[in-house]
Amino acid sequence: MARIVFMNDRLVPEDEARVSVFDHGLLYGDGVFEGMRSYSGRVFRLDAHIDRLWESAQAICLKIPLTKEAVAQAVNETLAANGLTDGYVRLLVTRGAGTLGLDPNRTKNPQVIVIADTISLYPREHYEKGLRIVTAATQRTQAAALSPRIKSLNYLNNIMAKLEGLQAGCVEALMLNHKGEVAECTGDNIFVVRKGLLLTPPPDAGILEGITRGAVMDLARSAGIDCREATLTRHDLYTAEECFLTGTAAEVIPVVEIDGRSIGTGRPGPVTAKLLAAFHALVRQ
Ligand code: PXG
Repeated sequence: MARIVFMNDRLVPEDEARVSVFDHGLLYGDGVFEGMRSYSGRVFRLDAHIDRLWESAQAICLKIPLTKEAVAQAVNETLAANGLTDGYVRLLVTRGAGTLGLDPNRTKNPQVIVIADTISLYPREHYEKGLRIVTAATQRTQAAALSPRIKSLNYLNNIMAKLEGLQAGCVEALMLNHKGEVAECTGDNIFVVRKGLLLTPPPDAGILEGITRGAVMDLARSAGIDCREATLTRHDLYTAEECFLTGTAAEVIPVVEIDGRSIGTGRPGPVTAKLLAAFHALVRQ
């Protein structure tokens, strides 16, 4: 069935939703995006996603030509127009069409696009048995080169690491920062349970501050689990009791093997199970 897409100021059928070949989003990956989910007709943490989009745009000197309220409304209207109550939303803002040169000042009309679709979930087995992941040789970009806190349309850093994971037969791959510390996975944040503490790398380790990550940290604290941001090495992961990933698409997904090392019992652990259940309850409440 043809989808309905929001473009700038209106809803159009998908084959009328087109961008210019001169759009710097296409030519240079110059733009920003968000990926979010709706559950029972409500977008999970819509305001947080919109705030993060605005922060990414601010960081690249991109002025979004709509208000936050108008963008939130566009997201909800796009879901409704596609008859989706439980779906995935891709919200993006491109720099707009310009000249064949890098200069963003020579572009016009940033494109605000909202695409809504059904979500393709990881198979149930991944949640029951846990994922195997490997460390990618591709490092997360240093903040001084390109901050991982910007969710930009240029995702090649993550895609290079994802390719390495796929070549190793894994759906996710671990990325380290330039200091060799654990940063995150290609599209998910990482947590470990170590000596009874729940640990996740801090923003300055070179991560995108995930909305799911934030929600899981809050849930852990409410459940009396001591959750902290901490610099982690691969050794901390290999010797952890439990490990899991968080992300909009994955929600909370257990990891049971990293670089051939079995983590904890080699099966999804109790803290992971508790947080996954708490997350399900939160999004469906
Ligand atoms: N790190 C990176 C690099 C991401 O891209 C996350 C962590 C998790 O953040 P959230 O806010 O989702 O908890 C992301 C999010 C996709 C897709 O289509 C990717 C993300 C989100 C939604 C969809 O692959 N990445």
